[in-house]
This record gives sequence, structure tokens and C-alpha cells, in this order.
Amino acid sequence: MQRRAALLVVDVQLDFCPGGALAVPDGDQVLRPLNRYMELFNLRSAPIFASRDWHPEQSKHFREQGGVWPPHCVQGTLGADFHPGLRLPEGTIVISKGMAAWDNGYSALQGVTENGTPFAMLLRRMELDRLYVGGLATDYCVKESVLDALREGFGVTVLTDAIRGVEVQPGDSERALQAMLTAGASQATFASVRSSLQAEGETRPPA
Ligand code: VGL
Repeated sequence: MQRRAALLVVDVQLDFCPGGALAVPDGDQVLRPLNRYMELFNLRSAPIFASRDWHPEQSKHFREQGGVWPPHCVQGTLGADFHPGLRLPEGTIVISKGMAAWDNGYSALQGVTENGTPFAMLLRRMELDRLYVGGLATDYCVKESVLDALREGFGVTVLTDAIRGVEVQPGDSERALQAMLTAGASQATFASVRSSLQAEGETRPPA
């Protein structure tokens, strides 16, 4: 594990969970593993980012305006809220994306903080060099965020026990994972992430 790693929790919002406007099958199954990851990163004082789709009412991303998706995650609506079962630690940095009517907003790397700071710029400023990524949906926002982060020069580990896909076509999630790995991402699950974080903690020189 690199010294300067952070956790990115992608779009765990009500509209992407069962009962939501664009429900990902078993989308809420990411809650339990992500809560464990957040606890782990938080204990080690590693930064945690949570991205959210944050669309205007009128968006070319939506079917009515020529897009492919039903309206979802409209700014200020209940469906745009993070799932209440997601235990975001204090200090979690929220990244909003898809805020312009022309913007699909798939990639968190194109998102901004509450102050409007571009996420990629913030990652560099914080001298982070690896992102551990989980959330929704494997075949859209997780995939595009991971590919974008790799293009921007960051190391990326996909948390395969903490992602779920939309699966417009069966197999989309598996193809998305393969595309991420081919582009240079690693994959890991909880036990191995925990032990690499521990190993890193042990080798770190005393402060
Ligand atoms: C997403 C489809 C449409 C996602 C967003 O968060 O993965 N998927 N908009």
C-alpha cells in the first residue's frame, strides 16, 4: 500500500439503491463493506471522499432531454441523498458531479468539492497517489472514475467486494472490471486491504 492512499466511495445515493429512481440491483449490498472500509481508513487517518451525482432538473443525461436515464439524483431531492445506512465519518469530503445540464457526470475525477475545488486538483494538493474505490455503479460511475484516475496518473485499487453494477446488458459489470484492470487498476477485498494498511502503518517512521 502506498503511503498516501485515500478511499473514494462512489455515489451511494438513495436513487441508486433498491426503491430508487435508477436502482442498481442489490445496490444497498455495498453499505456493509463500505462502512468497514470507511472505519479502516478513518482509523488510519487516511482521507475519505464520497462522490454524488448532483444533477439539475434539466439534464441531457435524462431521457426527456435526449439521454438514456430516468431522472435521478436531482439536486436537493431525497433520491440524491446518501443512503442513510452509509456511515460517513466526520471529515468526509463530498465530491459533487454532473451539475451542469450538458454533463453526464459519470467520473468523480471531474467533480468538485463544496468550495468548487476540482477533485483531481485536490488529490494532488493533498499529495495522494492511490485511490481505493468502491460504490455504485460498477459499469458506469465506478468505471469512469477509475479510468479517469488512472489517466490522471493515480494508482487505483478497485474494491471488488464493495461494488455493484446496473447491468443494462448482462455481463456489463464483469466487462467493466476487466476494462479497469486492463487499464492498470488493481483489485482487492477487505482482508488484503486491511493487512496492507497494517503493514504500511508498521513501516511508517514514528512521527
Ligand atoms: C450512474 C447511471 C447513470 C452511476 C449514474 O452512478 O453509476 N449510472 N448515472
